Amino acid sequence: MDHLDSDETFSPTQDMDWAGEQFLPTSDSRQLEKKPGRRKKVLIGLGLLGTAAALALLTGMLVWHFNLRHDVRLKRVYIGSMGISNEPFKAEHEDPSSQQFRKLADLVKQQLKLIYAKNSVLAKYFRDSSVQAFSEGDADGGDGVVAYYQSEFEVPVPQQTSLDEAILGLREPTDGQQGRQGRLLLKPTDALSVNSVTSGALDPRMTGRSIPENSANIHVRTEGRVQSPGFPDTSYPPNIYRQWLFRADPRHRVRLVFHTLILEDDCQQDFIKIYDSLVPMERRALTEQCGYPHTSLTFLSSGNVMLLTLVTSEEKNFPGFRAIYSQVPLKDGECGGTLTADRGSFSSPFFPSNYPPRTSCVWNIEVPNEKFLKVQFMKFSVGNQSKECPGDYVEVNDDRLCGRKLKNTVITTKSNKMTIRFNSDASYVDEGFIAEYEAFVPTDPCPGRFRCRNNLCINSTLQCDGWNDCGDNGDEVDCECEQSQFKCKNGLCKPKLWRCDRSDDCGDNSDEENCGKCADGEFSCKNGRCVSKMRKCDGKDDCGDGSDESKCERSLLLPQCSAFTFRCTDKRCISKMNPECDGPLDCEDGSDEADCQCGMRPFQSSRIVGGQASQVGEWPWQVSLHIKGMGHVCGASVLNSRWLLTAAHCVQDSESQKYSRPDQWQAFLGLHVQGQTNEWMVKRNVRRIVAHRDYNPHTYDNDIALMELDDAVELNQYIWPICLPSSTYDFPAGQEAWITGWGTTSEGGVKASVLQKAAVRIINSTVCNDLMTDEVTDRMLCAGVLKGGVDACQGDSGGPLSVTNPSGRVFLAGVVSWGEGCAHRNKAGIYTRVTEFRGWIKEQSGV
Ligand code: 4AZ
Repeated sequence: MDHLDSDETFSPTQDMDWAGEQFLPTSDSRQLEKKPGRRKKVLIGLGLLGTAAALALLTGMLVWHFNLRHDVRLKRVYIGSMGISNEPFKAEHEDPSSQQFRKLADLVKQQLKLIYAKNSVLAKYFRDSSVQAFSEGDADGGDGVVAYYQSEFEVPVPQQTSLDEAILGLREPTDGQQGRQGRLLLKPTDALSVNSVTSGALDPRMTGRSIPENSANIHVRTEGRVQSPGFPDTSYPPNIYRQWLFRADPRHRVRLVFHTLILEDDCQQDFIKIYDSLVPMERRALTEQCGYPHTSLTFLSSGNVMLLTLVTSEEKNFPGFRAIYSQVPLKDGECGGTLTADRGSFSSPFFPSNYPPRTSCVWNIEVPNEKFLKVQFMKFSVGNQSKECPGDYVEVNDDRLCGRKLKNTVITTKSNKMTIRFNSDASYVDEGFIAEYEAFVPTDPCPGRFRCRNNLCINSTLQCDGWNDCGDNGDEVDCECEQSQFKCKNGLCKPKLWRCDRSDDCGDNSDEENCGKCADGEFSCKNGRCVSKMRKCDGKDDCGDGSDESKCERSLLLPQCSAFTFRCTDKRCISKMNPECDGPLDCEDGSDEADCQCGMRPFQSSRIVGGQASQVGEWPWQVSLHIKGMGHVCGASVLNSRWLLTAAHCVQDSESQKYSRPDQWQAFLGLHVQGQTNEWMVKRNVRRIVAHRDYNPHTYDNDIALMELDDAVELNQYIWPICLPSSTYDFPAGQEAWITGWGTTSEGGVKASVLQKAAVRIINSTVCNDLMTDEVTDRMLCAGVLKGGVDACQGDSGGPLSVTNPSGRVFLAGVVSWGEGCAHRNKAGIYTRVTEFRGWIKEQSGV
């Protein structure tokens, strides 16, 4: 979509002339102070009147100055491209200092002057043009040149609109593919044969900046990479405007894939912008990105050029970007087609990459006469939500769809034919869509399956199972609850196991009400006693075990410590829940905020089943432990520059492999993709392994081990320690936690190459023991997604289960230990409970 089409930028060419302005004299304030009463009021009144008059005069003059003074001229800058068919492209045309560049640039400037001369408005206000770049023509046949230019006009304020209209009138007739082939704007006697001209506004944030001197000209014939200045060793510099100009072969697209993109969150300050052109023309902008985007970061051009720009403001500490460029041949019939099978799928071109601009596809689905058709969009991100969908859209039987709210939408037709069209306009691309279609017999739309109210068909066993599988809860209403289920107040049935796990499974929180044994208004102490809730966190031990004086919001210094309270270094205890590294100083000796460099992603703007790829540097404490000659075997977490924490079961000898020997291991820190080295990755040998001496290989009790590296690593934004929780740190059930690793992405499947991440929730230990047949000891912590589908798996062992505290610091709650298979419904992942081993870690490693 052309966001900025109408707001071309401008800046006054004349300084505003204030010399003639008269400022009214103000009243004497000292006099006012001395003479109170009526006279004072009169003087105040006069003063106010004077100020009002001055303001009115000033406003009037400003209005006159800007609107009525016809001699005030504004500078307006337009940028554009011109297709030239009668000039061959030469390598020298890429070098602005070459003679060939200057020669052709002069011709283009003359040509522009001629074009402007044909329009009275343009002719009158035109000042000058400059040529910024040339690229090889991309029209069929592949010859010719495209020139990228900038033209300046000086226009009286009232004529601005007519100038904008005249510039827009230079466009190709439809601004689409049709306009690309030969429309001769000029007489045959003109020097150049021009087949297209496109002009538009410059991004206002770039107008104030001069054209970058050190633009990079890149040939995309072979794959290569580009990165922000200083990457990855230092943050990008402040106040820069950089450009990378990509040129592919004729009849090819440029593809740019960002592997890392971490900029400041505020796009007004720092951003990258990508254009489907070699000049930053708003009408050809494909995307603008800042912060730490989580959408697809693969972009494709419509033709054989692309421009990447980076704009930064003040000094800050963000790593920047690295991207890989390549070229993709333009193919006829790249998308669309005829589909005749009873079911199938189709997607926007290059899905899940962003679709290219200026693309149209048509799919015709035709199934046997007696059948109807339905289409379900599994993913849908196409343009901005609007009623008319004027830019990018999908059309299903003439109904236009756009926006990002259509995921899982099902569209049915009472016919055996369906036509789906996809269209992207010249600017702002998106991730696109993927859809599945199915033919059905009208009398039985969901054979053998349950039909949701929204026409989705789901497996009948999913009906009344406590999970909202239809998406509109249609499969979970009007259900008879089974014995193993309880009825929520809103009528839904949920597994009894989910009661009192601190997560609102019903949707009305009724599964979390009346959870203690104590009466309403009472607090259940850890020792089973009930005390009035009023007595909780009052500084007095009313339970007798101190449990009513822990997990408090306030930080009271307690007369005595208990097993549930945080102990400061001076051995005094405080009542606040999880006070360590949370910001405020709670201990009198400040020890709760000492050693708090851990758990931060230093550039903050701040195997896994069912997970997703993480971003580079997102989990800087994650380590990959390799057995030499065997590759990745286990995960681990960085505790400091020398020590790692992993699982004891990773370092137990097997018949064929001496896993307990340090010389068998290699630790990879700062790794993102297995087998792919990068500058910030560090490989270390292991000096010492300390497995917990009470590790039980049958029960996995005490599944924890330390590894000492043979040489300290330098900590940086890719290698950083995670915070260790004190022994009294509380990770409540229901809290979100993250698992990360390169383990298998399905049970018995293959290991991931890109570091995966997945969100799970801490599960109450009693609930967990019910699920896991009483195999969970006090030294274990359960986490997972009981619906199934998300879990740690083989190869994730030893890696972190991490939890972010309210101030944004990441703590190590658990070490991936075991489970019954991976990601089974109503099963949990079991982790070593790190709080139980805080003392042991300190004793063994000093950390
Ligand atoms: C493993 O074999 C493993 N689902 C780790 C975690 C889990 C299962 C297996 C938990 O390393």
